[in-house]
This record gives sequence, structure tokens and C-alpha cells, in this order.
Amino acid sequence: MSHNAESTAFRSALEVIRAVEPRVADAIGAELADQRESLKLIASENYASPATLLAMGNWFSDKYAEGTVGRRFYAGCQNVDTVEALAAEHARELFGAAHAYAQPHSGIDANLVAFWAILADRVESPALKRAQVRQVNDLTEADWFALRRELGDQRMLGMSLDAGGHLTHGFRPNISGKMFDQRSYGTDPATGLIDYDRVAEAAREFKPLILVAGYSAYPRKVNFRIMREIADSVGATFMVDMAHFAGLVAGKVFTGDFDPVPHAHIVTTTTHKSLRGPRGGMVLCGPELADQVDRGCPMVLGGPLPHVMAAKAVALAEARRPDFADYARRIVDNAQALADGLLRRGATLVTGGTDNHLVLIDVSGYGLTGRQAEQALLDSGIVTNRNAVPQDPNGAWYTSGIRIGTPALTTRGLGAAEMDATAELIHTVLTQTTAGSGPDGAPSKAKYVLDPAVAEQVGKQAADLLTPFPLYPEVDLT
Ligand code: DSN
Repeated sequence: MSHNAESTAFRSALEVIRAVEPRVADAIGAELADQRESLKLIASENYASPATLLAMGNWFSDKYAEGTVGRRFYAGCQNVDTVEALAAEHARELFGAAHAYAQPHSGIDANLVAFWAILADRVESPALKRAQVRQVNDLTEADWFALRRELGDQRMLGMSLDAGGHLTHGFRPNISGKMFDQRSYGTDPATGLIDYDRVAEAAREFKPLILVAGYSAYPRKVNFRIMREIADSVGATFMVDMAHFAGLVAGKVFTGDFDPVPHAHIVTTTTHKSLRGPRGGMVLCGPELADQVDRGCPMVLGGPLPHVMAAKAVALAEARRPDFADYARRIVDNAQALADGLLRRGATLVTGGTDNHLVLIDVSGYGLTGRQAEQALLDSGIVTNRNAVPQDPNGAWYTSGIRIGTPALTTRGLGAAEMDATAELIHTVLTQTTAGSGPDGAPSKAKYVLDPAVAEQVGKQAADLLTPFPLYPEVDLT
């Protein structure tokens, strides 16, 4: 039994929880065990530090704090002010932004804050002005109707979903798809890369209010200087959603034309992906949009989560340390080693490789859908997620791709040699899996056949690969 501070803290917390609802304590312990045992390659996940995790479990959760620092709708927010101001200060310093808003609960929320800020700044609408001085719940149906009429079908141009764009950039399953008349730019079918001339052409034709850059499955850098020039040429507001690669911006791997902050009017992010913080969102902007962004709660957000803002402050302080830049560089080195290992073994990768934290395998060459590949890999102890590839014939549900990313394994300390071994394991599973059929014998996009002995053997090799790199070595729950 370890007596270090982290072990004592988590053991004590579980003991307190167990006394009330033991099944929750058990589930928390089981989650740590599962995470320790799995080869986590989900590109959007990571492992936050014990300090970040512990900053969330406390009485800040009990406090309402609508409003902004020093200007709250509730009394007694002085300590919330301290942590929110710290989170914003660290974010401004880390990213070189004029203004930071640390309240969004998620990436979707951060994008919604940004959309409303841009609409309020750019569109003349008495109904919007009324909405801004009232609680959303107080708006009548007539208010909403006027709002919709006055805002009209404002236009948004963003990256298409199958090219790696995100649902919140104007697609139907998200409210942004109802708020905006959306058009997408894709990627060059031959190279898989963004064709900036085509983006400029689409912007000239469509004249969007907002040009959005950012992705959840594009394995390359984006030139934000060029994107800003395109936005300026049509009078659009340029927004970047850097949720996936915020850690690479923080760690100065993406600089110059590839750092969105100096080029965009507004930048949104989550804090839990490559940035390695708590689950949440954040908005960065210049002084022109700051007042509108600060209206995020109650305009589109529920009450701020002060305990999560405390954890954001801790994680952002960690990201300002010199070793975070080393971590960010290793994320990309590892992704490139993984891509090279897969390519050497004959895999097809979208764009032929990567220069960020993620790799997109087109599994159609293995005769599989993304769904079949995802499940076969999971059976073998390798956690990934299926993802559409450009012009995907299998659509967004079954897909033809597997997205893998290195932020989590890099946090554990795995390096280039382990990435090559991981490529071998993935290749083994994908070559040993065949497409299955349904009960009527018809080909199935979901069923697959993989010899359980192969899955077991790969699972064992995956576990062996992780053994020298324990997850949360400072946390002993025994
Ligand atoms: N769900 C995140 C991802 O996996 O990319 C994005 O929202």
C-alpha cells in the first residue's frame, strides 16, 4: 500500500463514496482498472493529471455563479472569481489571446457561445437584443419567431463531415444545422488535403457570415493564415475550433500560419483532448467579441461549473510548464511513427500520413467496414473509433475508416518503438478479420469473423506493451 498524497487522496475519496453507494465506488475503481489495461487510441481522449482530477471533486460544485468574474447574479462568488480568473489568465498567457472565457461545459457549448457572439456582433436584430437582456426561459414564442425571422438564414461555411469536419459546424444533428444555412468544403479527392483555392471559390459563391476551420478527423495541419485571407476576402468572421489540436498549439508544435490564435477572430476548444485538462470547453477571442462571448451564460449556457473551472486552471498551469511542449512534440512524433508502421505493413491512410495527433486508416482495403474493424480491434484490447473517410460509401454509421490518435498513449510514456508494435497489432487484427453475414446469409456491414484465439493473443501482446508504462503510477488503490 502506497502512502503518497495521490493514493491517500483517491483511496479516501472512494472510502467516503463507498459508505453511501458502494456501486459507484466500485464503478470508479473499475474504470481506472479498465483504462489501465486498454491500449487507448481514441484521438479525442487523454488522461488528466491527479491534480486536475482532484480539483473537480469538491464544494465548488455547490456554487451558482452565473455572470462573469466580479459581476455575478449570485452573492458569495469571490472564490469562484479566483479560479475563473486564474483559468482565463493561464489561457490568455498560454495561447497569446486577448480574452479567454472558461465557462463552456463542452465543445458544443463553446461553439454555441461563439456562434451567438458572432450573430450578436454582426447581425442587426431587435429580437436578438431583447433576447440578450432576458433569460432564455422568459422568451415568448413570438420572441423566438422574430429572432428566427430577423436572423434569417445566416450562412456558415465549414469542413464537410466526411472530410473530417465536426457536427457542430452547421450539421443537422446539431442546433448549428438549424441555426445556419450551411455549405461545406471538402478535401481534394486525389490527395485528401484541403484545397484552399476551392475553399476560396466556395466562399466567393456562398458569401458566408462565418467561415469555420477545425476538424475532428483530418490528419494534417491547416494553414490558418490562408483561411483568414479567404474569410477577409468575403467579409466573413473567421472561427477556428481547435478542440482536437489545442495541445499542439499550447505546446508550440503548431506555430506561425498553423497557430489559429493570431489569425482567427474567435477560437473555441475543449480542454480534455490533447490539452489534457478536465472535460469542458473554452473560447478565446480579441477585444471586439469579448463582451458578447462573456454573455455566454445565461444566453446559451447553464450555470458555470466552478469545480471544472478550478480544474481548467490547474491543467492550464500544467500546460504552461516547459515539459508540456516536449509532450506535445512527442504526440506528433508518435502519430508519425504509428502512421509509418501502418504504411510499411500495407495499410491505406487518408492523406498518406499525418502531421498532427491522429491517423485515419481506410479499412476498405482489408475488406471491412469501420464498424467491423472497430469491434474486432476492441475484442483484441485496442480501443479506437470508426470514422467516415472522404466520400465514404458506407456513410457515417458504418463508415470505412478507423481513427486513431496518440495523445493518451503519449501521456503514458509510450514512444516510437511501441507505436511500431501497435501498428503490428492493428495490422494483425485487420488482416485476420473477415466480413460476416447476417442470419439470411446476406453480407453484413456490422458482423465480422475473428478467431477468438487471435483476439486473445493480440490482447495479451497489447497488455504486455503497456506493462512498462503504468497509468497513474502514483495512484495505488489497494
Ligand atoms: N467527440 C469528439 C471526438 O471524438 O472527436 C469531438 O466532439
